[in-house]
Amino acid sequence: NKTEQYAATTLDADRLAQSIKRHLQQSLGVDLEEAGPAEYWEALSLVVRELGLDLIRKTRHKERDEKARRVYYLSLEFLVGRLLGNNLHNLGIYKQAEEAMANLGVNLTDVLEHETDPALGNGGLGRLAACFMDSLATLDLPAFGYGINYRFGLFKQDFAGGKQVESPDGWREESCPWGIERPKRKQLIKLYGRVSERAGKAVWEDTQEILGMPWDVPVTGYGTDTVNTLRLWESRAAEGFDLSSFDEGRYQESRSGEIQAENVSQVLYPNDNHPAGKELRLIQQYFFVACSIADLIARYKRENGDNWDDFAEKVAIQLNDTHPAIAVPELMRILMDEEDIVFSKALSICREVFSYTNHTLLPEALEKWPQNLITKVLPRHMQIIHMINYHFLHTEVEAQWPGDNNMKRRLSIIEEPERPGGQQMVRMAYLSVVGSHKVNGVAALHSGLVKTTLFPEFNEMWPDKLVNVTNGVTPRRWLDYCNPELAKLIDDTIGNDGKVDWRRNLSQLDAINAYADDPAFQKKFAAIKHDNKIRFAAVVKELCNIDISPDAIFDVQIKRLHEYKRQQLNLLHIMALYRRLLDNPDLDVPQRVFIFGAKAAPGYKVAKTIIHAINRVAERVNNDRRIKDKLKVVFLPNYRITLAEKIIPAADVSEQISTAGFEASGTGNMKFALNGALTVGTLDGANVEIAEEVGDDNIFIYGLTVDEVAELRHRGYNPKDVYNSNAELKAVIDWLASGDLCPEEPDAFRPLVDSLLGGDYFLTLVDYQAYSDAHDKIVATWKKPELWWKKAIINTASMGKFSSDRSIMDYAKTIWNMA
Ligand code: 26Q
Repeated sequence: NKTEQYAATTLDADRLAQSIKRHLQQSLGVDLEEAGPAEYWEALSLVVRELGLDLIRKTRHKERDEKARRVYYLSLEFLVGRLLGNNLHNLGIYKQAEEAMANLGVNLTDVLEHETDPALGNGGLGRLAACFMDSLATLDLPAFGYGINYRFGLFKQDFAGGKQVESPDGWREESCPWGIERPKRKQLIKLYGRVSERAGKAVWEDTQEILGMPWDVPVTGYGTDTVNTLRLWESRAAEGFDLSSFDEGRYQESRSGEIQAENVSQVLYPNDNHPAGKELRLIQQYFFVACSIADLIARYKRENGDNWDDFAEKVAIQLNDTHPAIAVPELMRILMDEEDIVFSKALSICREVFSYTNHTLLPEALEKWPQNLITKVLPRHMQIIHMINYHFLHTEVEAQWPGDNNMKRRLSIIEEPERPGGQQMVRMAYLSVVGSHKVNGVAALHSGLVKTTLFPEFNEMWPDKLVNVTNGVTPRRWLDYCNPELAKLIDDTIGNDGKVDWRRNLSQLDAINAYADDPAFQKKFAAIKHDNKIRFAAVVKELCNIDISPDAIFDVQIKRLHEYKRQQLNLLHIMALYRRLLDNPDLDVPQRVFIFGAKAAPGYKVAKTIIHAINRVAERVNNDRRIKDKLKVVFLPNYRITLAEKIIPAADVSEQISTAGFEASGTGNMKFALNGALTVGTLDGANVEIAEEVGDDNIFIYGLTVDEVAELRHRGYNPKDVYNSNAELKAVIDWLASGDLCPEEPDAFRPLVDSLLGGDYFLTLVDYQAYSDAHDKIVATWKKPELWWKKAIINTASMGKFSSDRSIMDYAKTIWNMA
């Protein structure tokens, strides 16, 4: 019963202060007098860790007694963000901690700012995994997250002359009190070597070994004693590694050409929606998968004994994209080679256990690995992939399309080279589909396209396999924690007593719809937004030294930099607005601030060019007295979760402007609407469902639809035609190309201009005019405050569907068979 007090809430400020002092002195060896916010941060984190570990233990015992089915979420990324404030919130002791700190003479908010933000993910996919962990614990579902404890998270970003400069994110160099090592649960895994046959059995030998050390992070739920585990693996050299050569003094040389075990968990690959194809990345994938599968099997055996009959009943494994797809042949290997289970039985166990989430339709983002590379690194797994493929093609595809060799070639897990001399590639998505019982897309539109364009044949073979689970976000971090004033207004308006509990039942926000027209409520809602904007303006001043007015429209685009997300469209429009103001400085328009935050993959040339161009335009616009502060452009460096928490509550307009059909879902869009920003967006990803929930009047939809995109491509499209027929658009592109914005390097923006005029694959120019018109509507609406705030309130009130609690319940019911 969730309305009961849970354990942590009985902690009062005095007892908390005692624990903080104890940790300061006894764990950190710091005197009270020398302690500053950083020391207090560490001490309070240790207090919370202690609480978390105690509750983890209790959660584990409860689950063991109940012999529950567990879900294991396998992901190369968990973009958790700062943990202390969120954990205090979830445990229900935020107020008490505030009081305890005040009694010690420190301000909790200052203390929280001392936490380094763990950046163990690239963007949406990693943040989704973090929201899901929060919801799993909140819903009391038995769950583990498995991933990698990278020594270096996503690179830090700086700007030099407007260009992105990367530096390593050695986040653990600051102390990191969250994780706790569990040497008892370490794993030894194999790589390379070869496969021999002995007594009719495959033996994988002459391998290299690396050790996986688990590092457990407690994941608290909101308003519950359930605390789950995020288990992150760190690679180490196996003890006794190559001792013979060590004795002979050949230690160094014997290791040359071999993998350095420690390298495996060193660094997160910074590619978002574009695979890297590097051997070390494949090893990372296998390393954490092998550790995790061995770990969960050991747990199963501890709880259920050596009998495999119940395995599929007790274990559900979710593959977060294809990155952990090697888990399928790994479990097959263990079942067949170590547990003597026959192939067909092993495959049906896998299919009951695994399910796979697809996060992208971008052809270049679909993972494929050269067969030769897999054969070298994981020879036994390559054999097993061939066995799975053989069975799939010659039994299952043959039954569906008898004698159709063309279909077999199309559906094969192994892609044959197009040209002689090319290499065979392993299609990880096909392996994942064949090895799973359910495959889901992440928004209704996306899941439809997964069925019709990505995997139409699979959908025909297995009509119930492909399903939708629309993404969601945790309202604890993305409303309650990041926007406390709005949370309080909601409490004061609809109540916060056992019956109403929107933090755990976000649909109850619907009751706010009744106040959308209420002038008093509008006034409070607008005042909160204004406060958030004042606070955020101070952040901008500190980070960028730019003055922005809280009375301006704050128009925000924060997400990874990618051509399909079309930051360049936003840029072209800003350039046009600036020119309109130069033509007519007395134009009757509201002040506007365009805010960007985005990291580009270090190897992605056009993306980096777009960053450079935005920064150069910003510099020009922000320093031009003639336009009288009517337009400002801010590009915040080093965008990350911590910044998102400050930007989103301050946003008026949310830019969700991807080319239709390219953004699988988007989750930032949900966070903005939840915090009362109005969306300008295409009918793409979850925007479609957001529009359904808020109603067409309360969102600014523009641009080509998926069908129109397909039709245009079919007809043939020449960006030059649009360029030549739209004078404003032509003028800004010419300006970009002219070198005027970057005189010391006049060709700096060539890659962007070439991408636009030479093909414009993402249809930026086609959508330009509609986008500009949508912005005119935004301005017209802003000029009618009662209308604006009505729409904003309806947005907040209508976001119930987009809680990650709902997403997780969907997974639990339709995929994991758990609820
Ligand atoms: C793969 C292989 C090698 C190296 C890197 C990668 C790699 C890494 C990250 C490939 C893709 C990603 C990230 C993808 C991602 O974030 N996708 C986003 O997922 C969100 C959650 O479902 C969606 O909301 C976004 O629409 C989608 O772009």
